[in-house]
Parts: sequence; C-alpha cells; structure tokens
Amino acid sequence: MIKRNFTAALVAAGMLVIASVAQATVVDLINNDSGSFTNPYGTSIFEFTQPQPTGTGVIDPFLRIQANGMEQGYNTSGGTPFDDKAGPWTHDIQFSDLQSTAVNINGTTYFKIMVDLNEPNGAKSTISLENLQFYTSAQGSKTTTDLSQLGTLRYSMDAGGDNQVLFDAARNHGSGSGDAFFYIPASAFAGTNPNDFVYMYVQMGSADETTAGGFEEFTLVRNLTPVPEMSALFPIVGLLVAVGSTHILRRRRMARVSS
Ligand SMILES: [Ca+2]
Ligand SMILES: [Ca+2]
Ligand SMILES: [Ca+2]
Repeated sequence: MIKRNFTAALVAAGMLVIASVAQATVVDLINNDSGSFTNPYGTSIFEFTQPQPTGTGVIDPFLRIQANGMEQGYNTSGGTPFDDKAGPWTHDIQFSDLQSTAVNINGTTYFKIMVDLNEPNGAKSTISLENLQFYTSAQGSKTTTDLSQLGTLRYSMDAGGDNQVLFDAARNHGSGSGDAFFYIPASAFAGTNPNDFVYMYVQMGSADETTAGGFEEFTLVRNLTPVPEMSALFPIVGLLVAVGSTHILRRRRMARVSS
C-alpha cells in the first residue's frame, strides 16, 4: 500500500513537471504586436511600440546592459554587476518610482517598462528576453551576483515554465527611443514599502538569438496623468506635485540631451 502510494506520488510529481513544461510560452513580437503569458505572479503583457519621441519627459532610463552572445544585469547605483553598463542611466530605483508607471488595462493595474534594443542590422537584428525578475529590499546599491541576495522576489517571468519573448530590433527605423513595453502585474508587489529599492534583473540572448551591437536600455514609463482623488482632496498639494514633477523632468531632459 505504501509502495503504491509512493508510486502514485511519483506519477503525480511527474505530471506536475510535464504541466509546468507545457506552460512555457513564447511571445513573438517579431511577427505580432503583442502577447502575454500567465504564471503564478499573474499575467504579464508585452507589446511592440513605435519609437517614442525623446524629450517627452516621461521616459526615465534606469538600466543598460551589453554583452555579445548573452547578457544579464540588474539596476543598481552600487557598481556594474554582470553585464551592466556604467553611467548615469544604470541606477537604483525605489518602489515609488515603479508605482509612478502604473497603468490600468481592463481593470488590472500594471507597471510599465520600456525596452530600447540596439542590435546589428541583418540576420543579427533579432534578440530574446529569456528572464525577467523583480526583487525589493530596504537596501539600495547592491552589487551581488547571487540573485537570492537581492531581497524579496516579487516577480519571476519563468515561474511555472520557461517563457521567452522574441524581438526584432529592425522593426523600428525611426529616431526616438523604445521598441517594446513590458506590463508587469502590480498585484505581485502587494505590501511593498514605497521606499524600498526595486531591483529588476534581466537576461537577454540565447544560443539561437544572440545579443550583439550596442546596449539594451530599460526605462520607466512614468504616468503623469493626475490622480483624480488626490487633486480633488488636496488641490494645492496636487498642484505643487505637478509643478515639481515638471521641473524635475525638465532637468532630466536637459541632462539627457547634454550627455
Ligand atoms: Ca541579435
Ligand atoms: Ca525563460
Ligand atoms: Ca545589443
């Protein structure tokens, strides 16, 4: 009886493995404009976009990674772990920064990240997103290469299946910035302190979709639409926030132009 139960448990475990493998999803933004997958953290959406005009004020880069073949990294102000690219556009962000990107799609709140791809022309123009994880921690500027030390894991793209997103950097030719939006379910961050630091870990490239050329850049897409409740309850505070945001963004824009 015990032996039979053990066998049954083995069979059940095997089915679980099969089920998780079967859930692996490829979102193909080479041939489609959008796609999504659902895992234990919720549903994430990936969407091709035309280049966004630079200088619109809502685009705030916080991670650049670059390597040939495959590349990985996470945003930090502490240094350049993995394939991080040094400079002012790789830095710490806090949860309040991520919250500023919140958008509502069909009743669900998502945080909105944009990626700008830099790949060579021709056969090498395609590139893949292999892994995407978010961690939160009270401590900023980490440089560890042990991901489990980055804090509380809030979101993992490959939970429940080896998911992948495919891009073709050659789909966009115009000037401007950006090739695709990532929409990450806000519910995955429930209970996060607004002051906590957010580490976004990204891995791109595989044996089939190698990385090359310039850096890939990840950007917060801040949502400057006024929050109605806040404006209604605290009109003066809302006005001050709006003026402050415009001022900060103007300085950012100028800083970026002059870099
Ligand atoms: Ca490539
Ligand atoms: Ca994957
Ligand atoms: Ca590249």
